[in-house]
Amino acid sequence: MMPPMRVCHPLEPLDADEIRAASAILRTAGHLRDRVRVIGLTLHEPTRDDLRRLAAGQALDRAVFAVLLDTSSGETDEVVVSLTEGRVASARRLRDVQPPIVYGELRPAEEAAREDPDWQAAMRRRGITDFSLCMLDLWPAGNFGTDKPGQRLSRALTWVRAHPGDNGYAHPVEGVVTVIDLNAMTVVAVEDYRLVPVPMESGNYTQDAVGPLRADVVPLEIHQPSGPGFRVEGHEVRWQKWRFRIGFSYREGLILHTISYLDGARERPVLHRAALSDMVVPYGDPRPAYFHRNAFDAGEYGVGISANSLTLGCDCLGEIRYFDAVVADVAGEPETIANAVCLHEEDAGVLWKHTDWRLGHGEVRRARRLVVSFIATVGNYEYGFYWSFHQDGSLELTVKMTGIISNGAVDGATVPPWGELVAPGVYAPIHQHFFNVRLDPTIDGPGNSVYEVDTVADPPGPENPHANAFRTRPRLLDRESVAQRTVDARAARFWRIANPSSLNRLGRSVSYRLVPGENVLPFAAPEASVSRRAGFMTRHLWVTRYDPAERYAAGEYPNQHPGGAGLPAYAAADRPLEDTEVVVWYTFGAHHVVRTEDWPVMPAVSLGFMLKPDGFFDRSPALDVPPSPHAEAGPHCH
Ligand SMILES: [Cu+2]
Repeated sequence: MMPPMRVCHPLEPLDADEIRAASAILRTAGHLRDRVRVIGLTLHEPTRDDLRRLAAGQALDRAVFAVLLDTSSGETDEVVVSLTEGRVASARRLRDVQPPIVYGELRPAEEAAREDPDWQAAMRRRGITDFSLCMLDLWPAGNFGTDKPGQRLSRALTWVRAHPGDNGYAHPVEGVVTVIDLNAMTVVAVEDYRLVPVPMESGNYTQDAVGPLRADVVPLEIHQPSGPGFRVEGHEVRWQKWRFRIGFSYREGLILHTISYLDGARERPVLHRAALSDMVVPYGDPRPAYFHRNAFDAGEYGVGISANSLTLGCDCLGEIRYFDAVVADVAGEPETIANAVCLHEEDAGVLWKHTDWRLGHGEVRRARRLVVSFIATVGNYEYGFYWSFHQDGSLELTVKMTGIISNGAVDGATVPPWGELVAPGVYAPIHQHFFNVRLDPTIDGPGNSVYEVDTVADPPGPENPHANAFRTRPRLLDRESVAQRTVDARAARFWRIANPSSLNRLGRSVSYRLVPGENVLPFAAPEASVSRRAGFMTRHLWVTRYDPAERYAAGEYPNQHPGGAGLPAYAAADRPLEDTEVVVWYTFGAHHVVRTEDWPVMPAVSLGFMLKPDGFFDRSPALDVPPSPHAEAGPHCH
């Protein structure tokens, strides 16, 4: 008898059995063979059309999207495996791409370099003889037109620990770039540009290393005596009026699917999908060993595969529900990242308040938010991604940056103009972090339009005798060539994603407002390699027509890509955008002029953006939040 088919929603992430089954099918079909490395196995996600078919009662195929690298030919296979039918559904071979560098390549490449005589000679020149203490970080090679096409390369940088267990990032080995062929796992070249003593001051930050800890931190405990306020079924989450699904991929990390809000008896769609689509960190030092530092941490490495296993009471506090993430290793075996995603509620301060001083009566409500998060470690840096669901219908993404800043060594007191000194001999170049988030809006349904809303001052004149007048000026972004916008503080600019066929009680189209947070534009010149390769960072807002094949801001394979892929290529079609299925891509950047206080481990810096209902509800949706139970008894809450 056949075992009963597991009944699961088509958006549930792949589990370990499904990864094993996909690998077995790939092996039988001859795709997964000797010298073929699995780069990633992810859910072949149902499209918007597929989900409509599902809603109409049709069953969907369960499928896996496989990216395989043949290390002997350097070719990449994209294979769709149908788990439902137990066969390969489609396959195509790509000759000119480099898929992301994966976890399983890190150690073999590091070992290859450690055993290379040229690399060893470069270390000896700096007085380093115990190579076991060296750490080689596989920085992506970039594309500067100098590499042999088709070679899968990394430009690795070296740091050295003073002893096992030491923070090696405090001791940068300056001026050495080790070029490694990641298919052959051999060193192609060891470039040695400048001899600078290795800074040896300790940068350790463990509790025993930092000396006396402050003694006045008292216990603070978060209790929810009747348990958490959310309900979880599989990967579907319901919390108060919000409902959504949690997904995960090795590349994007956390994915949110089918976000909706229960408004009275109406379940109203807000987003079909939301996830980080890519990111890039361009550095500002033009010298060899620095200019190639342009990591695309999602597209070149994967922030999902770099996710931490989170720890209760440390990463998250309170009544936590964790989700494991299952990814594939280079052999196609499942690897479980335990507790990769954290779900919990937080107190969020005052939600709303008003005191009528004449009546001597005040009403106040405390806010609660539901936070879904994960933290990725990519080399020296940590990125935490926190999606918050608010009681006023708002959605928020906060990115927290922490970890250890990328650095190098300088000799004497002369500090290069492209960075700052953070410790004796330790230099940290200026850089920026750009994140791009792909949002697939479904504001009350699929037909959406995006407006840019500027605020403008009226000219003084007979209609404006006191010269105080200002008003908003909305403008429809009706084509892809127009929908490439930047933040403008002078115009107090924001964007509205509206549904023209759904009107609120005042007759206006319902919408969500994209409210930018801190942002910046790139300083790399347009002719820089990184500007071509990360075209997405040159605009803060891009709107494109929905196409399930257009997934990532820097294109499907940014690793070693010469440029032009992703958003600039997608938008080149100049498709019309009004009242249709659109995708909103928001880029936000952090500008990092390094501080001494960022050393040796950087206190977290936050940035992000909000999606706020704008005429979506007929009035504040937060009125029905009950007063806090402590309120009645407290002497200060009337
Ligand atoms: Cu930074």
